[in-house]
Amino acid sequence: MAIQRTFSIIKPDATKRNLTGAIAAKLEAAGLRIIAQKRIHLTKAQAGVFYEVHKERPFYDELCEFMASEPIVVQVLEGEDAIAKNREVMGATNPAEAADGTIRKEYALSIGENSVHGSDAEETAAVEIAYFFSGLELVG
Ligand code: RTP
Ligand code: MG
Repeated sequence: MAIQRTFSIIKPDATKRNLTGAIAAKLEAAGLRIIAQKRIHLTKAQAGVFYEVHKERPFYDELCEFMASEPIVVQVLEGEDAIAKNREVMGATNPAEAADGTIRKEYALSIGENSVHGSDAEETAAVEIAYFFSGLELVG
């Protein structure tokens, strides 16, 4: 498997509880390099664009409110098989189903307030990285 880049968010429930460093440490321990990182506060409209794929889902409005409720930390992660590796260390969407040792098992509060986002495929990773970062901000 080649070196990949993926897009990651440390979500409002986690930044609010001062877990940015703890989560970044777990990503690094899994072999992912943080090649870009910044703290931002999305508007609800910006969160809505990011999660547009879910706009017909019943939780969409609540999800956008949540993502705009507090600052987030956006990251680009690089490494061997980075997309799958990141999804693995994140754990299942619902923390009740997440495996031991995963970020969501340890830190997520609920299926909605689940501490992290990670891209699910190469195409979505490319689109998501470009939404938040310019090429000059990616320092591999
Ligand atoms: P993400 O996109 O944030 O990395 O999470 P995911 O792939 O594991 O889950 P996805 O199905 O893409 O859902 C996106 C986010 O929407 C919220 N959600 N809430 N209340 C609910 O039933 C529900 N289901 C999903 C979560 O914040 C989830 O991460
Ligand atoms: Mg997803």
